[in-house]
Amino acid sequence: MTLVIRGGTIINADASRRADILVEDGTIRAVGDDLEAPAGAEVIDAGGQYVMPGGIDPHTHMQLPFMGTVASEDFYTGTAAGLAGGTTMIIDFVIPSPDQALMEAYQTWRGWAEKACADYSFHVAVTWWGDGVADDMGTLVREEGINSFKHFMAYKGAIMAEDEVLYNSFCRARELGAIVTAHAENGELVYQLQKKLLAEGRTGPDAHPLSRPPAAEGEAANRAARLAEVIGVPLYLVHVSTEDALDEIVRARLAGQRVYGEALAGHLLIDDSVYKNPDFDAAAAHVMSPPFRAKLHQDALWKGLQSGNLQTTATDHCCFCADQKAMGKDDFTRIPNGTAGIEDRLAVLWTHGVNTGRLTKEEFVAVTSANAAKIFNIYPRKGRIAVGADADIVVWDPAASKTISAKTHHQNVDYNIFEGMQVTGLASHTISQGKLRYANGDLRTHKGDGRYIKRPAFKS
Ligand code: URQ
Ligand code: ZN
Ligand code: ZN
Repeated sequence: MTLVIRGGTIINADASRRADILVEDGTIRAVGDDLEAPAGAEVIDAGGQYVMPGGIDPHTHMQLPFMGTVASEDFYTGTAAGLAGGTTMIIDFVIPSPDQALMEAYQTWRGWAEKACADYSFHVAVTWWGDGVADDMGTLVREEGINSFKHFMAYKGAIMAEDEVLYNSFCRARELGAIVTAHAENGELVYQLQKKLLAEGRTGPDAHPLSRPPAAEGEAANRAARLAEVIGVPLYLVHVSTEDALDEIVRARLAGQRVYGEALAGHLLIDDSVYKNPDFDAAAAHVMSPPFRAKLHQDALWKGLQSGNLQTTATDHCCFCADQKAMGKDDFTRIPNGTAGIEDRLAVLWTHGVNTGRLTKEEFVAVTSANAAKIFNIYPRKGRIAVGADADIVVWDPAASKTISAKTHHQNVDYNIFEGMQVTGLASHTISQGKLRYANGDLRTHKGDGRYIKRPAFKS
């Protein structure tokens, strides 16, 4: 398959230029002025548009079994929705049950992901410690191309990793040249606050944020950073939602520690007033952890991106439909945690980031694609428009606009946290592995087209 993308302005994280792109057999073969289109090549007119590396979403949970149900988006529908919004790769999560062999869980997730229609990779969660975990981590790094291990410091009684697990896993990751990532909330504190609120008769979704105050995130962010500092392993904090956690990242980075932070599109744009909605479905649809926060935290997160103290954006795409959220009708701690976003991340960040002047176009590419590729060691194969890179490309129409709605989105969920938001700046074409997969509203995906992308360990 040969493609020529003509007349666009290429935006990379470090520079931009007007140039054409020649794509052959899934790879960018040439970047230059007035490129010849080989016979039979498909030509995409990108005049007046930007040509950027396809989005990389480093945080998704397709078809995750969680809290007694399974996320409604699977690897096919989720990667298809991503392509419709300009995202061409996801990094999802293998989450072993406590005492489950990591390799066994990894094989299960690999099987589920075979239906993906865009490229994917995995972080592997270390949810327990004991015989075989260290060996499996070694096998995953050396043979399976896993270079990041996740730790849930929340979700006591389920997948929460206590400090002993964190210590052992962080040490093993350092030995292997891997990076550790963490969901930083103090799970014990959350558990105790949940019990207290229920005892007080606070059973509705409005109690959810009260059980997860910013201090619970700030404490865990500090603890993860301090453990990583003493052990000497790089750390990536997922879904940083508060100024408290951001302050911990800034402190560590100023001390020269290798700590990265991720902001979710939702946490940048949605505040905690959503939990005050008297309609259970509307409030429960926004129950995720960490919760949506007061506006001051959104302002801090934007400044984190602008200052380079937060490096990536993601969605934590983990959807549950209204009938699933209703499992927590009488007890907010039973509402499956998670919201969607993979289709809308780029458009909402362009609208509220670039169009407002908060981010340059180059910074937009950095935080939606290039930085994740660098941090997880697949740059410049991914995250860059350059000769030799994978042809994962989004042609971006800065003048196109739409109103986001669950009625029209491709995501397999009956709610959209950005419902009604007017966005300006949309993907007009998405190319994945050198093939045109989305063109002006027409999605041309095929189950199984996605490839598992290995990510090498970092040279120790
Ligand atoms: O914590 C996560 O990242 C997973 C379980 C998705 N759910 C959520 O509420 N963030
Ligand atoms: Zn999480
Ligand atoms: Zn998550």
